[in-house]
Amino acid sequence: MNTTRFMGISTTVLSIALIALFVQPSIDFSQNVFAEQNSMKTDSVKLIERTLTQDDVSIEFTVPETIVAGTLVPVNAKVTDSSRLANLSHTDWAYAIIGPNGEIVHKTTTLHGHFGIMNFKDSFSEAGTYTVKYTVSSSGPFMLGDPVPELGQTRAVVSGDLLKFTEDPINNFGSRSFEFSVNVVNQGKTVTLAGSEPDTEIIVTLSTQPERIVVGEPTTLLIDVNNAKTGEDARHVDGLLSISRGYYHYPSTSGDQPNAPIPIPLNGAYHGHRGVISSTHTFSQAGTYLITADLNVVPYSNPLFGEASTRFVIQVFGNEGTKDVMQQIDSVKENTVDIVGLESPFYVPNIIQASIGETIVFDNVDGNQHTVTSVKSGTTEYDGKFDSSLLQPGEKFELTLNEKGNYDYFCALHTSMQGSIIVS
Ligand SMILES: [Cu+2]
Repeated sequence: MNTTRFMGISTTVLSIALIALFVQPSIDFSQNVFAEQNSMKTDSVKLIERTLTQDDVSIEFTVPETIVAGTLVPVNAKVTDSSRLANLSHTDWAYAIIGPNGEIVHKTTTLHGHFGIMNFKDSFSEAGTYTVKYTVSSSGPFMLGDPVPELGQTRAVVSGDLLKFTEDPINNFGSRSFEFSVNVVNQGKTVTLAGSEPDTEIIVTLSTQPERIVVGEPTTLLIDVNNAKTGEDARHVDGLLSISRGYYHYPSTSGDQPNAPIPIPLNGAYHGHRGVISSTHTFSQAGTYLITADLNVVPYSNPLFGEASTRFVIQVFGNEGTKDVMQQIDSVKENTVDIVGLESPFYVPNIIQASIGETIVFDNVDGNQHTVTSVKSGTTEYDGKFDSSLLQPGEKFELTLNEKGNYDYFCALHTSMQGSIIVS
């Protein structure tokens, strides 16, 4: 048995890490973080809040009441000590989004949260029921076998002053997981719009052929415009379709203006004699796209609704189908364990087999520090057999074991992270 590094190094690294934890930049905290959170609830998007509690540790989970597939939405959470009604500062956390078919569609790296705030933005690609799973872990009195100063430990912020941590009780609760389910809907593809002419109203419907849009396959977008009052086609509509993805903007390559840097109305715009405007595109990248339809009529149109604009969100899927993230991780290199962080299975593969004298590489693919530290079987007690000391993101640890047997190990920072090695 030998290890590539020793405990001595870890103490130094740990001290630096802990100093970094509570040396706050000299910024003005008078703009209360909690006030900012509350103000979000006055946004036009209606939010729903749900709370789950386990042994006085609570997560308040907030998402928009209606989540449209493919749109970026706030996914906010706050971890609190429910017995004190206080935010828990200095917690490590991670979350995973599990899709309607049970596959992991997104997993965060391990993150560190101050004041209990764990705010994120995410998008859910398809309609269905998703599960958002949080794992929260406290920083206890010991880390890597060394005592942790009180200021570095997880604490309930009861003092009301974000900088007076010394008055706040430490709160070592270990690790907790919480699951929330979220319903995601497809955007309605029909909207009713008022025209710019008085007392006019049109119904605009987007449909696509095929319905599920896939990278590399030609897709026809159809915009159907009807008079909302009579249900008849709005005849002779000029339409300008713009497709944008992320921050990039692609004008429609319409008519005689194929290279126009910006869309030019009327000349070269699509014209729908019977109120239907179609345009065929091949999308080269998966993702969420915004279709903007600027509609206007020429003087002999019927009805004369003037002008109206609307936007639709469409989702373009990759052509390999939906991949299972964990399967992808499973299929990696031999003799290598990926350290994936706070979310189960923590170390992938979680149980690895090796021969005597064979080297196993632990690769920290997470964004946070972790360790590979041997423990007495079934405990979180260091048994002195091996210890990686702190592994920075991207850092590797090589381990060679020269005796048959089962070896259990854990992460000395996040004790719920555990794995095993079987040497035969
Ligand atoms: Cu860890």
